[in-house]
Amino acid sequence: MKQPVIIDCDPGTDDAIALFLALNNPDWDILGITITGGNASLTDCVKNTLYLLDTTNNTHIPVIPGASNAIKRQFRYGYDYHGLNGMGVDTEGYHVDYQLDAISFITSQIENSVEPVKIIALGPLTNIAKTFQQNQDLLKKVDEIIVMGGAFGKGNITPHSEFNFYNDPEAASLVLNLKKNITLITLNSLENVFLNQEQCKLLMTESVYGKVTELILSKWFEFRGELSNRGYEPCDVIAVAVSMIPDICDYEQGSVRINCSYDDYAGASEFIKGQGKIRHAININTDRFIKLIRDSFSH
Ligand SMILES: [Ca+2]
Repeated sequence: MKQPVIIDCDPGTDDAIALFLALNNPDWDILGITITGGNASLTDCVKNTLYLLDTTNNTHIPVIPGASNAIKRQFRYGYDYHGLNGMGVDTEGYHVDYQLDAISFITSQIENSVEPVKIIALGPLTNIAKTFQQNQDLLKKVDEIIVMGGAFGKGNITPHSEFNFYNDPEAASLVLNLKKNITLITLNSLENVFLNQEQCKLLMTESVYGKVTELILSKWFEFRGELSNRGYEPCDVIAVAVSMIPDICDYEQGSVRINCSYDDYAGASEFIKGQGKIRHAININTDRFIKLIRDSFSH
């Protein structure tokens, strides 16, 4: 039986490649893709996802809009990093069905699933936090939660905070304190995984997934100009890779404390090693990561 998976995300250039990797995993049954605002407005993130599924012939997978703002705050978008519409592509002609609701969807899918569901969260954690805040019993039927977010002693949206946790620190704090094992991919996990343009070209295979990846990454390097010299940081893609191949990295066990202030420290995180339910991914094997994507995008 395939592993049922729900992906919650905010595409986003790296969400896009992460979704492609997940869609190519023959062992997973993607029940649906729930959307939060973050990298772009909720509407843009939904349209970007519809574009990704349409261009790769995956329109049978449901896309469900969720949070347009954080639990207590407004999202700060990432258009200046990701480009046009938050992913660099034209999404004219795609329409959002606001009748659907991410929290109801996640709840009913978990309740109705025979097998425990794996949840992969690649954006602000608003949808996931609200779902389990309302119904903690659901956790019994969750296989694992994989979260991309947070940074220890560094940041990308401020010097102290990572984008997803900054955008909804209350949600991040709630999810990371759930009574559930969580695999966490932070900016620290990605220290050695800045892909230069040559490495990015390795992801651009001849398959439809490789072609759309080529379009998105080419536009990103063009849009960022000199700012792209440091390389492309495939945050969300690493999260999916780690959940597919757990031994692609090492781990440290502990708990995480998250700052919920209203300044540049919002979302700033501290890792407390030792007892705790958080398994923090470190030392990613970049060569295996690139090979995984190339193999996945080979047909
Ligand atoms: Ca994301």
